[in-house]
Amino acid sequence: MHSTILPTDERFVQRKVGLVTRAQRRLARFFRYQRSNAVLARLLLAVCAMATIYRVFFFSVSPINIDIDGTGSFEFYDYSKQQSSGAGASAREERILLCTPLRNAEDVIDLMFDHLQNLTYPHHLIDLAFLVSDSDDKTEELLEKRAKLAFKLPQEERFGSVDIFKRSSFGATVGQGFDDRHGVAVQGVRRKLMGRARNWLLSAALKPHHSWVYWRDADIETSPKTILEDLMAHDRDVIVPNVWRPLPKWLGGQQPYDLNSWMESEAALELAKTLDEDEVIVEGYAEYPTWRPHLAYFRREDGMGNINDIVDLDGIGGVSILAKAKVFRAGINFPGFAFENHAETEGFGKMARKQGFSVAGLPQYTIWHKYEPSVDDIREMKERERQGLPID
Ligand SMILES: Nc1nc2c(ncn2[C@@H]2O[C@H](COP(=O)(O)OP(=O)(O)OP(=O)(O)O)[C@@H](O)[C@H]2O)c(=O)[nH]1
Ligand SMILES: [Mg+2]
Repeated sequence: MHSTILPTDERFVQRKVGLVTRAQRRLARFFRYQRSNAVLARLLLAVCAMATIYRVFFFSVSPINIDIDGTGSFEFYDYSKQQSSGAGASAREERILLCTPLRNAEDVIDLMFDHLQNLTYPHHLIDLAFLVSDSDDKTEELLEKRAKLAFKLPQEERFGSVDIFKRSSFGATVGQGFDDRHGVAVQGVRRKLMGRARNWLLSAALKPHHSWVYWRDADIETSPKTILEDLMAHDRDVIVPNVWRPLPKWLGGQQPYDLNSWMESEAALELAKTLDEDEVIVEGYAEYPTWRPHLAYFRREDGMGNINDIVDLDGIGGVSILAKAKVFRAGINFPGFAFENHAETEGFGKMARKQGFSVAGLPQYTIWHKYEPSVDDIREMKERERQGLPID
């Protein structure tokens, strides 16, 4: 069911057919006048059917609105009634677009879908949108399987809709292994590519009835099932939780993970003045001494902090972002180029702030990114095994 954004005049409600084109309607009319020529009519019918099949399988991305009566296409959306309003959003039927970009993510598809299935926000108000890019594993196949299964669940567990988009060639030249992704040299390129991928997904999936957009990476190990309501309750334009990762005991048990959520510093502003305008500052690397306060380090390690603590941020990470849809409608996006020496989600945070939106983070409210051992960790584990030391 749509929320407050609805076509206002039933007279103009369009039939979603997807298969009928103006040319096909003309052909149908033609048949009526050519009944006597049965062979020609059958031939044309066959051509018409083949064209339709070709279009469905090779071109059709989604159903399209067709005006059957020739009265013209008209839909009216009244945004004065739309809300993204913090607590009580589900009672007001506020609808969320949940976006997840995916690349070579076969190992986490089931984990990701289980988490989504556990969300407590009413599922019929959540529309899922996935973008699969540049994958040479079973990401697409497994995703489609889980999406189809999701529609066989009891009505109250079904999502409003599930859209899977496949589009490669964002020019990904960076590998998706843990060490490939984390070298400083690839960060700027990778972040710009991811920015373009996120913008593409958003522009394909955002509909007039969405009040909120929730960005969620696939590789999350644990996350509260009430996360949507919890983030909404703070009523900020853009908000992120803290992101840590679990570690094996011999590596310390846990670690701050996402360093992309931060507050701006004088040192970083001075550093930016010395950089080429296309260069992207990346946090957590000695090459970029920004001295910025990171959301990740505000967390109490014993997990006993107040989960409602909130701080203003400038840059944000992309693992889990809740934003009011109006932020995107105002033209804020994930820069696929350097914006003030930042790209993707950090550029998004900076841009949103610049346009007067509130951007915040929750230092004590934590979700856990999946632990993937680096090449060094694997080497160390082998050495520990050789010495008979525990590796968990
Ligand atoms: N569509 C698309 N998705 C991608 C691409 N690269 C990564 N992803 C997905 O985007 C999300 C975030 O990517 P990650 O590689 O985990 O990046 P991250 O969590 O920000 O950073 P690290 O985990 O620290 O590398 C995951 O769901 C990935 O599967 C890409 O080129 N295209
Ligand atoms: Mg990740």
